[in-house]
Amino acid sequence: MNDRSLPGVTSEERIVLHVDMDCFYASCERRRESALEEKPVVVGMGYEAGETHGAVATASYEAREHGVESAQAISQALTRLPRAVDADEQEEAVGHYRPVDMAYYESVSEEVKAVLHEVADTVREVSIDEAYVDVSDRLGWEGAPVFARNLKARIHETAGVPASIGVAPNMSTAKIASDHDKPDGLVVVTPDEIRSFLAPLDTKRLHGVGPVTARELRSMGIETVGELAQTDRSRLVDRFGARGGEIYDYARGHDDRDVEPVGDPKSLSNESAFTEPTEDSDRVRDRLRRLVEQVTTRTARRNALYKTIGIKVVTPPFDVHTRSHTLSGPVNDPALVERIVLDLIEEFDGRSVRKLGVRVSNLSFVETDQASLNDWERPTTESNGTDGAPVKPDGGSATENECTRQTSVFEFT
Ligand code: TTP
Repeated sequence: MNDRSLPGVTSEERIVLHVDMDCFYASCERRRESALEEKPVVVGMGYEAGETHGAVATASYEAREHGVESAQAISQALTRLPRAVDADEQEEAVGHYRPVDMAYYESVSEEVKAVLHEVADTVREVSIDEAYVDVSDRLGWEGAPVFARNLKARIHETAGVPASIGVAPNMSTAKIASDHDKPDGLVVVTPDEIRSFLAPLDTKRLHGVGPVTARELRSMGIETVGELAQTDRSRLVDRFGARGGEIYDYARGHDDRDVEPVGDPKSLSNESAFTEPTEDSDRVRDRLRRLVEQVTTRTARRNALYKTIGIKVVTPPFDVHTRSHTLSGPVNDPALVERIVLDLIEEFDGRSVRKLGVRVSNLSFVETDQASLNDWERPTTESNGTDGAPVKPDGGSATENECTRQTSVFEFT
């Protein structure tokens, strides 16, 4: 839910993160080939012997220092940065060229996006390496820097690639902030700082201002975002039409666009960890009831029906177990979710529990009749977890387009 729907809360109070992976394809190559760490890496096509055509997809920041950049002809890149023969080559002025492997980059991207869906409800995936996250409903500005720092660390630990994050009261400023201190950047722009942050920047940095518009603005005597913000709005609308009004608003730090998730989530879940692992089955059940309430509140808010109800139980050290039950048709029935969840947990009675999760999946968002529930019996347990397999702390099993609310990932103090 967007906070702006609450009475008295304005868009200025939103907290939007823009997460942008650093030299993404090159970082993916480094993830699977650690010898490439800190070396100039170029990902592209056409550098093999006998080939002449092709372009650079991306270059690591070390390669960029040699003048190699995205979309450059590969022949030019090779002139600026000759190709290394092997990854161990020590020479600094040689580049490590790798072909584009989209399937691999997409799999890494899924891991990154899963982390985002774990920590926030509202995630808009923009491209393979970029997403907006709205966290207004779960923290205030005091908590934002710690949240963003933890998120960066968690992406790195889980997906093995570095991200830059910008935090701001709206999407356009958050995007500028994520780009402001790349690579490995973290820039937080609070509502009070937004105008002073934007003012000195080149107008090209604004969403909607490309090289042509920037040139036209220059011809009007406008070089910086601050100067744009001081211009007459009507002058900009006369010159650029509706887009003129938009860039004027962005320059003044106004952007009312909502962080709209693309597509509906495939599942909704909430998780919660105990401070210390517990064997107390009453505590476990209480916690599960609370999670059921949280999840079913969210499904009701989104008008979602679900067919599959599941639990996640993390036992020490960090073993993840999942159990689920699938109904014959989609329902919206919190009491039934609680019944199923309490039934599924029985198997873990007497065991030490570190963390719990409740998930509903197989979601549908259209109005349908609820299935008859009379035939529902004790769940035939279906396990899709990794019983016994150690996972990293908080290692989740979030999948693409899944919405997990993690109540325990970050401490906000
Ligand atoms: P970008 O997000 O534009 O940038 P980047 O990942 O190269 O690095 P940074 O944000 O740190 O500057 O692009 C995302 C990926 O898209 C990039 O890793 C490779 C691919 N890409 C191309 O294939 N061709 C291009 O011309 C560009 C710009 C990117």
